[in-house]
Amino acid sequence: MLTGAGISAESGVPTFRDAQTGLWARFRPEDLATPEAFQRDPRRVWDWYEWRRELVRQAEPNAGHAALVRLAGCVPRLTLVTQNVDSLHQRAGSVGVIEYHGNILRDRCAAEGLVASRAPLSITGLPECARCGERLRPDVVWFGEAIPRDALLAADAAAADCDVFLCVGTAATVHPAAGLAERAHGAGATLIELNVEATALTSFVDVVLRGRAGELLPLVLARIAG
Ligand code: BV8
Repeated sequence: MLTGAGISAESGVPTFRDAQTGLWARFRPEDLATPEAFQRDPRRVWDWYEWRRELVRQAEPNAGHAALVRLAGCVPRLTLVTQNVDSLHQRAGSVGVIEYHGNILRDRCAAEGLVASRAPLSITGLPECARCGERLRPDVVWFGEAIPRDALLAADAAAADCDVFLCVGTAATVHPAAGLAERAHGAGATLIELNVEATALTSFVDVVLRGRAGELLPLVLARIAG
């Protein structure tokens, strides 16, 4: 299964398209979540991520996240691939979560390419690597960057070998994540989409569950688990 920003919306984390509120209304995510934007104006990119990080830190998993934890106990195998970078699936209790786009709460050394902690003091005023002193960046996948290889291969293998592929709260506009549904469909899986509105996938899914994840997923579990 694949989740997107919509499953975290009821936890108070703005969806990626809605993240542009207030201070950030004048920016498009695609203009901030890129290596070029970070190269051009690292402080603006860091300000945007610190603002989102604070929203994520204050958020709690919702009934939709909790329902997916229960779902894992009701089926022979469940692979949860998330485009979200907020750790809410893990905080709800999901295990083996494939973080397709990384995690906003981790820093990565821009020089070493490894997860890093921050040097206590920074010469530039921006976060620096405690190991090598080079600039840190959020440990997320930006537009134009490759999906981490392990995540890419594990998600593709799961999509190619499943009976049911459930898409929850994603507009299915970001690739290659959105392609996972097509991959599953091509392999003969039954496609189910849960979303408050139609998406790029709706025309070829087998089942549409129209509504909010925090409301519908517990109902689905009640039907499955009794
Ligand atoms: C790459 C981390 C190549 C950062 C993110 C075709 C093939 C391959 C690539 C491309 C392609 N076409 C275009 C591309 C390039 C690009 C792309 O997809 N662009 C888009 C804009 C067209 N893709 C890339 O650049 C990817 N990399 O292709 O690399 C490569 C290969 C080798 C070597 C070098 C390079 C990387 C993409 C990753 C970008 N990073 N996140 C960060 O978060 O800051 S993506 C970001 O967008 C988030 O992860 C977020 O999840 C995602 C947006 O998607 P959604 O999750 O769907 O969120 P959205 O807000 O759009 O929609 C929310 C949905 O929820 C809505 O449908 C709404 O109705 C619904 N909803 C709302 N409330 C609820 C709800 N549903 C249920 N219940 C509710 N309560």
